[in-house]
Amino acid sequence: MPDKIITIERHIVEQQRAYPEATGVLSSLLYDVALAAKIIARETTRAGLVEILGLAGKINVQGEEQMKLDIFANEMIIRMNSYTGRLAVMASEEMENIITVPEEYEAGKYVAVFDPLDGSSNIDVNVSIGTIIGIYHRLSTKGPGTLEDCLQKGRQLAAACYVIYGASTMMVYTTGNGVHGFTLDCSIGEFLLSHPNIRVPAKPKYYSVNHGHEQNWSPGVKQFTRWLQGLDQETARKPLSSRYIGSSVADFHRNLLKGGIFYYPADAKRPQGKLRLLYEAIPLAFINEHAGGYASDGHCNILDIQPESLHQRTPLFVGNRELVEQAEKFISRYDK
Ligand code: P6P
Repeated sequence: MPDKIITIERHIVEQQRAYPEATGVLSSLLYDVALAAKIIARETTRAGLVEILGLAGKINVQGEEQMKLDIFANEMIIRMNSYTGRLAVMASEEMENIITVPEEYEAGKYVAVFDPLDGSSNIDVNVSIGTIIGIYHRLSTKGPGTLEDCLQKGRQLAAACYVIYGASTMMVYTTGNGVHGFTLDCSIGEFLLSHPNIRVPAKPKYYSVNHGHEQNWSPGVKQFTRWLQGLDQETARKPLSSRYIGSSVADFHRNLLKGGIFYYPADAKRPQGKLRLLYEAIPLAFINEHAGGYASDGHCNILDIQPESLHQRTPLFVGNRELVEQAEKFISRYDK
């Protein structure tokens, strides 16, 4: 007998039952995210056709100028959440400053920080890309949300999710009660539960890093990478396979399901690393930790870092706890 068919909407409602005090606002917010994801998925699958179909630079059916996909994704998430009364404020990778809810609409009790379409430079080579979203409770008590509402530690997250637009479109989310994956069935327009209770496998398979930056790495990161490759003289370990896509959601997603580590370390050219703390590293770290993994900046838990500005960068090591803690040990030992 096949497994039960559970849509993401039904799953979100069932998850809500675990929180008797829940009012349903977070559930509705997650449903809105799923809806935005379906619309973004539709556009990403057509992206390769923009030139062929002459869509670029034309007026589309909504009477809007055809726009770059990441701008489209950003607009979609903002429009989907501006008037619902669920959010007080948003912060986006695409926008310099916070996005407060228009005055004519009620400001809600949640905050959304997001990267609307990470890795969008990979679209024209048909590589998987992703949306990353973190959802916090607002700290301010009334009126439009504030910058401080957005700059919260990852440990304060109420929920986090990502969408990966690849061979299939998947949405993975957690409200702190397990990590659950849903695959979009385009024929019925529904995200169906395909990966319940995701756990990072105990036995890691892959490591993911861009070796093109190796010459700029610190001695600790170089030594850690040799350890992963089974080349460390002191601790002969079975080498992991190298897999690197260059799209953080895709690299993260593979290691979440198969076990391993994705890291984008600081280096001589990028002393703070490349990835953004607030809307890339923190939501992925939250999901990863609730799946049994660990995420660090090389020294401490990503979820314990106090964000100081919206677009600040951070080094990121995320995946199996054993591997991430080993990275911290090599950095501590060799990068005095
Ligand atoms: P590099 C994509 O541009 C991105 O922001 C992340 O999705 C990805 O992990 C990283 O940059 C790849 O950077 O330097 O390896 O090309």
